[in-house]
Amino acid sequence: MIFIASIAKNIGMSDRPLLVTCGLPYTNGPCHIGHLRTYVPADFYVRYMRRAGEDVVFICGSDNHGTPIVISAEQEGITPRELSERYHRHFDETFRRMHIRFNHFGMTDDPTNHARTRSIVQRLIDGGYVYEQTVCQSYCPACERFLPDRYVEGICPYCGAPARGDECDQGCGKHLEPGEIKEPICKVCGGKAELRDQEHFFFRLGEFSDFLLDYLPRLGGTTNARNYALGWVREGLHDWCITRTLDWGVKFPAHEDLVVYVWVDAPIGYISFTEEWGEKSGNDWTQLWCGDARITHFIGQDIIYHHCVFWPALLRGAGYGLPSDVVASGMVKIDDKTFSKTRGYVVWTNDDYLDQGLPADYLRYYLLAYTSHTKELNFSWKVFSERVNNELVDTLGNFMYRTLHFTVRKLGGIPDLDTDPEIIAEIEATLAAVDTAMRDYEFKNAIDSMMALASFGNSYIQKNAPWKLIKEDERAAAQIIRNCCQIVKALVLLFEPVIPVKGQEAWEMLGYTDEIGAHGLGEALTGFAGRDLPAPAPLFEKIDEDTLARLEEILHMRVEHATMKEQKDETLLSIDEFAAVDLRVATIVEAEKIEGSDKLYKLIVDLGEETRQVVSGIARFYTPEELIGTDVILVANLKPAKLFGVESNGMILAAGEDASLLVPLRKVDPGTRIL
Ligand code: B3M
Ligand code: ZN
Repeated sequence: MIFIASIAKNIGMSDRPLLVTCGLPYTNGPCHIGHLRTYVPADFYVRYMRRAGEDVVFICGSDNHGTPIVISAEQEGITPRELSERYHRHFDETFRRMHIRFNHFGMTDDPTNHARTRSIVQRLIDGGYVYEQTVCQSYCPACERFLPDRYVEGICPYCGAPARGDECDQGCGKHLEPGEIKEPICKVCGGKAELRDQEHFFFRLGEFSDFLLDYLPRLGGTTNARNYALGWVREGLHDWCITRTLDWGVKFPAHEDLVVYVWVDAPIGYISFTEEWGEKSGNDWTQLWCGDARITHFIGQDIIYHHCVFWPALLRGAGYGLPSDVVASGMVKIDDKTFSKTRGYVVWTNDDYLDQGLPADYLRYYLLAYTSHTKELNFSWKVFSERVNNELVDTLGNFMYRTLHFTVRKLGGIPDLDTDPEIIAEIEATLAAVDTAMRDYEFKNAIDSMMALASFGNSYIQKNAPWKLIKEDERAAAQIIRNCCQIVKALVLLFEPVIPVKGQEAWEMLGYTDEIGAHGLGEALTGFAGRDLPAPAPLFEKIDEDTLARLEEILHMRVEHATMKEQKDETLLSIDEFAAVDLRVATIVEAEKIEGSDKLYKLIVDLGEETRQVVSGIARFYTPEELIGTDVILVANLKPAKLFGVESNGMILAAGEDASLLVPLRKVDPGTRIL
């Protein structure tokens, strides 16, 4: 109990209730490891905070609206609602299998969210934050329909990369407004789209700049979220078009031909699902959204803009409480390759892991312990098995088993003694370190501190060798074991939020018959349920070589299949087609950074007969001095393009992630053709 008092005093345990949410998965594809990178840490955090005595409500649900879901449903010949229900159930079940336990898991297409969204939009209209304007929208004359968001693909007007209707997903990452995309192509029929006028409604996001500049520096959570968002606000905000011409979605008030943009009703889902939870559990949801509660959003790093710019402005405009923390997880790579479902660099939660008979706890542990929450996580089955085997099995499991085995076999139960003060101090120090790390969202550090206590336990039992001591001094051996049992109890309480299934099993090995969830961290320092313990068993099993090989093989096959599919889709080039590419040796004569971009250089290159201006994305890898005078290879007959407003007449060839430039081995004249 001393500990609880000291946490409350030192670490600022709050009596304000805490609402934690997770980004809502779209209902058009199954759960993969990228999803888990957000949900597992959120679940860990929630379980920990509850164990630390906080009052936490944990809310999530599925995101059912938006064009990708309509397109997928059309392709399957079912309704978007049917598709959504199928994937909604899938996510709900998968999260349960992973022991990610929400208080409520709703659907954005359910009536509560329709009603809440319409009421919020109406408040924004009444508050003067919405205006109507004619916009040029992509329209497909062949399909005779407007092409919102993902229905259209083309070129990003900001950076020139291939983009989707609402997002430059392969280039600068900017949000695109309807009609902004260049060279639009209809996703349904592949035909050229044209621009047509249409009436739409806009949210005055620009008016919230001052509010956001004041709010964001005080926003808690991870620094990536805060800093990206502040950068965007400082660059200047554009008003947001919040309506779309679609049937599927929440109808815009008084304009039944329009629905609201999915990024309006999706975050409002956080409120609606809290409402549904309140209804179901007899709690007052307004305390969480309209009172002094803390609201913490766990999201992926790619949706910071929506959560830290658009969402707080919307809440502010509609008079709701604001998020106090946004926790953004880094992305996932697979075996050092960019995560890609189409290229097979993906790990499916059910097919590739749980259905292989592997425990949810192992994957939870690996995802949490591997790297800091905001860093990129490079997933590898080999590292996964090493971490499980060395840490969970050899360090944590080993210490617990040695202790409990000795306790039962040699002493017949937990010695009825007081734990030594230096052991209590060691546990207290761990509790404090873990608490600080958890409140800073440094999940890896928290687990490192826990594992350090297990290592301490191993060294302690090794050094004191109770198996020898017992022959000379049984009381002294019993004291050592009592101390070890105390450490085991602390470890079980600390690790349960990471590995809930094993945590409960271990709890029962300590002689408890109830749910560990009912016990607080303060009990890490107190006694036991009784002296008697059941016969202990090793808690963890190693991942053997065969299992590792099988997991690696599954991933390998995914990549193989994807590559074969891609090759089938591609036609081979004839020599004439290749010869149509005009490759030339060019000497770089000038290089300067393009203002506003940290990736792009404006280069002037010498082609012998002429000089050319070329924009090249190599600025992060070379200084201008390194480039000037270098001979490179230029694709000289590309259509001119504008990048960041600067004209580019050709492309310089480079290889690999660090843009290693292709150069001629021997000196040739600038302009020499390559064939
Ligand atoms: N449905 C999924 C994503 O972009 C999107 C999240 C909504 S959270 C309100 O990651
Ligand atoms: Zn772009």
